[in-house]
Parts: sequence; C-alpha cells; structure tokens
Amino acid sequence: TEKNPLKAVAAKAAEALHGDGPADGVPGKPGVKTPPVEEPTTPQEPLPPKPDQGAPEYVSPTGRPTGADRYLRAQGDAYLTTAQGARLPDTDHSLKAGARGPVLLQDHHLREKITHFDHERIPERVVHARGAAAHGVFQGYGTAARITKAAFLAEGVETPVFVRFSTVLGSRGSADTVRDTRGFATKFYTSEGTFDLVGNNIPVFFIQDAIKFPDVIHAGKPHPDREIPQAQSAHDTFWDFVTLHTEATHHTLWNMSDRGIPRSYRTMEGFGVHTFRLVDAEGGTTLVKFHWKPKLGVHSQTWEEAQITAGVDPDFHRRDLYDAIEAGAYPQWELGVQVFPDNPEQTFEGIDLLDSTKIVPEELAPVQPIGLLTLNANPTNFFAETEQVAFHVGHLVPGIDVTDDPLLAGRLFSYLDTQISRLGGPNFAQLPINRPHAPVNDMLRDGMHQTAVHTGTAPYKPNSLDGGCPFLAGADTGAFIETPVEVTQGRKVREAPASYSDHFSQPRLFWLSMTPVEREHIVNAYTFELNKCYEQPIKERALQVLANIDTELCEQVAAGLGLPAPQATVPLAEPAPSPALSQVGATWPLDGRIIGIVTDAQGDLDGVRAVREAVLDAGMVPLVIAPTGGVLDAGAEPLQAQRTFATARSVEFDAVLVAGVPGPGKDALGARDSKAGDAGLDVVADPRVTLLLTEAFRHGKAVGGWAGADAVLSAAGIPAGAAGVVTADSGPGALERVTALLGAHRVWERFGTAL
Ligand code: HDE
Repeated sequence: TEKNPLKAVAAKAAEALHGDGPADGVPGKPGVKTPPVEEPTTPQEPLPPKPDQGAPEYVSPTGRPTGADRYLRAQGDAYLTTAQGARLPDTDHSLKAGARGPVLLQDHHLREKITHFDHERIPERVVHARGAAAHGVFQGYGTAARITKAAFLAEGVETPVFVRFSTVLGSRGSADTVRDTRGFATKFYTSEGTFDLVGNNIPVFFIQDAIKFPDVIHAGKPHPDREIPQAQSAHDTFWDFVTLHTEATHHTLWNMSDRGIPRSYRTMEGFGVHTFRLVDAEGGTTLVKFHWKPKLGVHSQTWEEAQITAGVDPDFHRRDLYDAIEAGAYPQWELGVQVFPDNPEQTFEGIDLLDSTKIVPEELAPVQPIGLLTLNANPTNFFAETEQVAFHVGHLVPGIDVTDDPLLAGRLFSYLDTQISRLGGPNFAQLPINRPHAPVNDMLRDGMHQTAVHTGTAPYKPNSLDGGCPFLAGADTGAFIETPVEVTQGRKVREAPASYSDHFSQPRLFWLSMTPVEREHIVNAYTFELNKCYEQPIKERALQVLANIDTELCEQVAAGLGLPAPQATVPLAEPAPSPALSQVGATWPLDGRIIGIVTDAQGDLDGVRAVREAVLDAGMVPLVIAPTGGVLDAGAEPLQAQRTFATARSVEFDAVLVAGVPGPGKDALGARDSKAGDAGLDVVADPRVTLLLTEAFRHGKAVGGWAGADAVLSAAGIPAGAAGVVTADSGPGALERVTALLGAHRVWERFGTAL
C-alpha cells in the first residue's frame, strides 16, 4: 500500500500525461467540442453608458478661470491608434480566449502598451534630481558689450531661455523645502549657439577641486546601507565629511543659514560660482562672476515652516513657480556681473578668483546689471522638458570662456558624461528642449536614438566630395575660439595653491555680516543638524570648526548639544562685514504673495470680496479659507472658498487676515457665537483656525483682521498689540496695514530665542 500521499498525486499526474487521456466523449479528448462554460458569477445589469465628458472649465488655484487653451488635448486626433498608427477598437480589455479564459500572447496592443510603460522612466540625475523649470526670455541691456562680444548680451537682444531650479541631495520625489543648496541652471538659446549658466543659489561650493565631488555627494546622500535619510544633511556621514574636509565650511555655513530654506524659487539669488573669462570684440579679456538678483528680493522660510511644508505640501516650490507663472506674476531676475581685471595671478584684493569656496564681497566689486530674465511660460510636458533638459558648463558662446578653476575643469567633463547615461546615448541634443536655436551643422553621426536622417556621403573633413563643405569659421565669422591665455609651465603635481588652505576667514565674514535674527537661525540650524548625528566625535569636531568661525556661534551651538565649547585653533580674522549678504532690512515688492482670508458664512463677506479685489489689484494672491468648500455666498458675484479649515495650513500664506462680522457695533465673538449653530463650524472655536493663526504668528508673519476679528485672534492666544498684529475697521483697511508689513518679508521683531 502507498503510504506517501505525494506519490499518489505524482502518479495521477503521470497517468494524465502519459496515459490514454480523457475517456471518449469527455471534453479535452481530440475531436470532442468543449461546451461553453456556464457563467458562474452572479449576472449584473451592465453599467449605464457614460455620458459624454465635456472638458471642465479650468480654474486656477486662486479660483479664477484661466484661458482654456492651457489644457491642450493629450491626443491630436479623434481615434486612438497603436504606435504604428493602426486604429484600435478597445484599450480596456486584453485579448482572451473567452471572457474568463487565458490572455493570448498574440495581443500586440497589450504587449506594446505594457512594454512602453515598462520603460517610461529614465535614471534620475545623480545630483539635482528634484527640480522644476520654466520657459522665459532674457533681454540684454547692452551694458556688458564693453567687455564681451556675446551677441545675446547686446542691447535689446531677446533670447529664449529655459531655467531649471532644483535641490541637490534628494531623489526625484523628495520634498522641495528641505535644507539644501538649490540649483539655478539657465539655458540661453542664443543666435550663436546655446549658452548654459549652470549655477546655484549659494555663491561658493563645498570643494575646491572636482576630484572631491563623488566624496561630498556620497557623504550627503542617504546612508548606503539603509538609504536614509532622504534629502537631508542632518546625518553622520554628511557632518563627518564636512568637518574633516574643512574647505566645505563656508558652503556649509550658507546651508545652515536661511539661504538653505528658500521661500520660493522666485526669491532666490543665483550665482555662477566660478570666475568666468569674458572676451570682447578685440580679444581683450575680463574676469567676471555671474549673479542673478531676484526682483522680489531674497527670502526664506523659517525652519519649522520648511519642515511642516515638507509634509503638507512637498511640492511647495514647484507649485509656487507654476502657479505664479500661470497667474501672470512672472518672476524676474537681473543678471549681473562682478568685474575683475584679468591679471596673471587671477586674484582680486587678495582673494583667489580660482577658488570656488571664496566670494568677492559686493562692497568690493559691485554687481553690475547686464540683462533681465523673465519666466513667462510653464513647461507643456514635465518629462519632455524639465526631465530631459541637459545642461553643461561647456555650452559656451563666443565672448564667454572658462578659467582654470579646478572645480570647473571637472564639471566640463562631467555634464556631457552624465547625460550620455541618463539620456541613453550621445544624441540628446536632438531632443526638442535641448535643440539649439542656432543652426546646427555638425558631423556627428549615428548612435543610440539618432532621429536625424542625415544626407550625403561625406560626413568628414577634409573632403572633396562635398566640395570641402562645411567650412571652418574664424573670429570674424563667429567662431568660438578659446582664449590663448598663457599657461605657466610647472611640474605635474597633485597640489592646491597656498591660498586654498584658508578655510575660515570667509565663513567668519559671512557670520559677521548677518543680523542677530539671522545668526539665531544659524545657531538653531547647526544645533538641530548636529543633534541628529549619533557619533560624539563628529559633534566635537563640528564644534571645533565653529570655534574657528566665531566664539559666540560655537558657544551657543555647544550649549544646545550639551558639550563644552572648544577654543579656536586659528587666529580669528576681523573682516569688514558685507551687508549685501544679509536678507533682512530692506523693503521688497509683493508680487505673488499669498494672503489667506479666514471667514465663515457669518463673516463680513462683502468685506472679504473687497479684500480679494484689493489683493489682486496689488498683484498678490487671495485665498479664502472657510469651514467647508463650495460657494460661501451666492449673490451677483459668488464668493467661493479656495481652502477649507482642513486643507489650509499656515505655511502656504505670507499673511493671514480674519474677516470681521457685517454691520456696525456688533461684538464679533458674541455675534459669531450666537450663530454658531446655524453655520455648523465656528471660526472662533475651531482648533484648525487657532493652529493657522498661531503658526503664522510664530513664523513671524503679519496676522490681523477687521471689525471684531480681534476676538478670534485673542481666542487663538495672539496678544493684541504684538508686533505685526493688525486690526482695522474694514477689510481693505486691515489689508493696507498687512501689506505695509509684508514688504519686509517677516515681522522680524517677533523672533526671539523661544521661537
Ligand atoms: Fe553640478 N552636476 N557638479 N554643480 N550641477 C550636475 O549634471 C558636477 C557643481 C549644478 O537642472 C550633474 O545633468 C561636478 C557646482 C546644477 O539639470 C553632474 C561638480 C554647481 C545641476 C554634475 C559639480 C553645480 C547640476 C548631474 C564638481 C554650481 C542641475 C545631472 C566639480 C555652480 C542641472 C546633470 C539641471 C547637475 C556634476 C559642482 C550646479 C553629475 C562633477 C559648483 C544646477 O554632471
């Protein structure tokens, strides 16, 4: 007798395979027709046919209808086809042997659809993976014509541009508002070829020599064993590297300042970082550093704001750029240059111009405006444009040349190299976003993803078959000719110039140039980041670095870490501060600023309407925040809520106003309380409104309201009469007072060590 049941199963299977098979008349026996299987599931009435879907009117985030043509249809024709153009009758069901039967390999449409989908992603950028971009135009002022022959910098010349902003460390899907450096890369499609200015929002870099780039990036990226933390510098490997490799001190200090957490891409400065060499029509040369100055000023989030934003709206900067452009609040930057004589030493006032960890203070070399950038159109397709754009510091035009900065030299190699693997071959310049607007007449041929159909037989030079064409250009016919700078013959060495060893004097210059509130933010940032490290020796080493910048900075961070503050090991220099480095103290335009208006159905809705109009007239964005979505008040001009108490969070708003109650002489709190039952939710008591107001207050934002709103503010614990808390009799009156505060970006007086 058979004991092992598995053997019985195997024997049965063998019989089925090798035996006589099914008995005569049984389905499966050759020649016997299989009767259709009866449907075993419960029959359902088919769903009613879907009504024709009319395209909805597109409404912007501010509640305003926008031009319908922004939503171009995804498909250009009426019928869906395969990639080969065959019309399709169905794209919802695989081809099957019967409704319940197996899917057939024959289904070419299924295979094409899935296969293409399987290959939709390309590798993300090895750094700067997370970004957002926009199209625009650059207009030369002509002021640079004296020092460069670059055609696009001549007076009045308009050049199309594409600008991509990015964070450095995070992956493609990471949050926008992390503490990090931001990329600011501009592609100028000039008449003489494409010029890329691939810069950052910080004017110095972590390293002086490109050979250290893999090191600094490996240290900053997530730990290789568990791949955390994402898009953060607050971890051991980062601080391990930057405290051992102290040339990173200057850049790290900028990261720990408010520059590391911009309010918006629109409120960031940009820097070319390296020194470039400009060449004039006579061949004369000048050294310059490029600067982008935002018309809206340089503004940041507070650290708590940035952290909240990363959770509630990880796309904050991307959304901000897109919405602003869509609303017609086109961001603008002036391009400027600091100009230095091209002396053999390539230094200026003792500062080594080839050291990318050093700035030249604007007080020593003012930034001279040479043109205006306006971003005026969003990309049509993120992948085709923002993802596939390929920048390269080697994309130069006649009149702009490189210097011997060793950091720049490595970049000149790296960008082309990385595009080849990221974009799958050497023909990425043929992608629409990368195509130069100047005529291209190269002899590059074939390769992966070649889309050109080249004609002729002689893609080589010299040739006679094409009559020697194409010919080579000279200086008078627009050739890009490398500047014949003298190169001093030396020994082959792996060394840096002596001045590259000064790692602390410029960080000190930066620290001394900060206002007290900015210093406080820096102290808090170091304290936060270092407290996130596990390794004690790394914290101690970081304190040593800080001691070499400033005693007070070191002592305050040491106190936060609960460690003793070491003494400086280098003499502390006393440089003259550079006020241009501070973000505090001026008044800036308000375009695109977002004003939240809290109300409910009992609020002064006519007042809300008036405030909305005034906000729009001032070029800002009003967002009405109500207990629920929908129409608050029908009337001739319906008032719509753009945010609800549940979807609104303080971080979205630059200022928050609370609507008063209609009619004279009413006690707001009483009026609202008495009607609370009618309206469901009550502004005064709602904890989400309290959170909104207290956060806005804590983050130094203007808050206020009108006609009784003080009751709501005081219910939220906001002291009446505190700096930047404004109330007025009418909505427009309150807005006027808030607007006056917004010009300074924040109510700086409100910050203290407790915030
Ligand atoms: Fe980059 N950098 N970088 N970088 N960089 C890249 O190129 C590199 C540096 C910057 O929006 C990569 O296409 C090296 C300084 C921006 O597409 C890569 C070194 C500055 C962007 C690369 C540096 C930058 C990049 C990754 C050390 C400011 C994003 C993907 C010598 C002046 C561009 C890519 C975009 C991107 C290499 C240092 C700015 C790998 C080797 C300094 C804004 O080629």
